[in-house]
Amino acid sequence: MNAREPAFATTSRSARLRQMLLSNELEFLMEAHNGLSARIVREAGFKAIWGSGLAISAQYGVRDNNEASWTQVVDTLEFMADASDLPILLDGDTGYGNFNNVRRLVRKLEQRGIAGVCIEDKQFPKTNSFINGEAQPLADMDEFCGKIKAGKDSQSDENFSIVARVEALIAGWGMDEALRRAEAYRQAGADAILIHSKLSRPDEILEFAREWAGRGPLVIVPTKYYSTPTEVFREAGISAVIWANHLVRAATSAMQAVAREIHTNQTLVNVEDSIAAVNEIFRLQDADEYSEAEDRYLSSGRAASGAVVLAASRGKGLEAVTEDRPKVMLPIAGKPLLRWLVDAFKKQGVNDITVVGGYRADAIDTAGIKLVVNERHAQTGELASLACATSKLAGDTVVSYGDLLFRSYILRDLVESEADFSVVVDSSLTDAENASVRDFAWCSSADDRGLFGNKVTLRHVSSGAAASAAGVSASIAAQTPHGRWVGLLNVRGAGRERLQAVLAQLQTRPDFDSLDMPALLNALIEAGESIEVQYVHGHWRGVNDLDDFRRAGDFAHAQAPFAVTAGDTAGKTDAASGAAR
Ligand code: SPV
Ligand code: MG
Repeated sequence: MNAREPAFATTSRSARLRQMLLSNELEFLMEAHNGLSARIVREAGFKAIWGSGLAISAQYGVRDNNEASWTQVVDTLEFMADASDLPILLDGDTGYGNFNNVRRLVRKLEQRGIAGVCIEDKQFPKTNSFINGEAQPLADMDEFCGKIKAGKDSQSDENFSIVARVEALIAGWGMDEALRRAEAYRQAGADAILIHSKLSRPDEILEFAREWAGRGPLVIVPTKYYSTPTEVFREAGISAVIWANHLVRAATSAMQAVAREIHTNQTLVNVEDSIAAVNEIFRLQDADEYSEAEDRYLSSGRAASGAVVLAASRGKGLEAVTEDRPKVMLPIAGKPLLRWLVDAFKKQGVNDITVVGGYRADAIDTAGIKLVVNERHAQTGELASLACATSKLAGDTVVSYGDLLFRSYILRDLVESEADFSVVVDSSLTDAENASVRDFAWCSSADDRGLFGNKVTLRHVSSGAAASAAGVSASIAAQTPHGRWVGLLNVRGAGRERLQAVLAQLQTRPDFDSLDMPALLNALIEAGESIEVQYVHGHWRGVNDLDDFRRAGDFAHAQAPFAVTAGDTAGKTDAASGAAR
């Protein structure tokens, strides 16, 4: 059973269609022509779908003359059956050939969960009954009975229904012939008779129903006699009414109007409010179910990874070049700093990137990212910006400063870490002679480059927020730091919710607006979390002042394929300056 099917649909689709045909109530089938319309029919409350030959061929842009092959029709039905748990009665035209084609059709329809098929007593290839119907040749009655028998004999589900459609009234052969054929088809095993008419009044249908006198279920298609009150059909003992083509027609007029409007005025502004929202399309496609499944099946996979990039600041010391844009939009070697970062994330499969903007957020290039704005950026710090993105955190997440450039292995190693929390610390920068400089890191042990891969955890990071030093023991602060945190934090699995909880706790503090990322790392450590340290030795750059900005170009150039510059020689430290962010 399809994952989308509601729990109440315990009776098979074929049994439900059969019950509808046999019930004493007047039942209704609504046309659908693809997965989307099948979904819409179900949501409107209908109990069954008419897989209209006219509508399916029309949505392919071909004629109702068997121009679409029968396998194309069956493939379309598969999408419809997947999108809706309703029984589908296929308009199977003439059965696409002789008795043998009907046998194969029935078996294939059963395999795809289709509840029944209606076949009409015309000749293959057929033409729609409303196009010069009188000129259309009817099938030989006995041959058609053979098709019905062949179909019934080949079904393996006893509830699969075969509806025999009588075209005698359409072709002008008269009431007696219509009744004679209907009776022959009933005796051949048809589960219901569809009696079709092209008149604008229901008279011949009602006369047929009177003469038929309840010998078996009767189905009608009131496309032409649409003004007849439905109560008239009920009183005539009709079993089921097919609303045969109204969704493809509705879609056609809506598409024509919208296409005309957009073409004429060369803008979307006049149509947006009168068409389905993109989110409504996502809902009909069941996009939420996909996200849930991703959480279930991809939770440890790279594809579920995201990043939050803190990019709200103008950049102290960079005022001269950030009049009209935030720091992250400064061009470095031909592309904005943020683009270097986004490209680096995407390269590692970190695709769901949320950027928290603030100062001149309007100038941020949003291609490939989600932008959220910290409206209070002028009065708040990094954690207030991070808090703007907490609702976007899903799956594994890298939290990153927006002004970073780094060699790709740094991010690769970080996202491959199994730890719930991990950070990158540059052990080449230990010179914290300036007490105001932040982001220096004290760890459980120094970077012993000879013991590459040793497990090291973070003990403290120097913060610009005075209050956050409260919990640090004097003994740690008195020691030389082990390096500098580069501004990358990876959060995995259950770590995400624990980070959200610690952040929520910090939000209750009166000084929350002044807190920075080190304050969060320290709070995590104080809450007992273990934060794994990955040491690097250079190979990254932060952009904190004009000097950094100038040098960043050299660093970035060296990251481009086959670039050879003086700035990226092995052994040379491409590290950030020690300036405050
Ligand atoms: C269809 O919907 O394709 C039908 C019904 O066969 S009608 O077009 O009215 O003949
Ligand atoms: Mg048809």
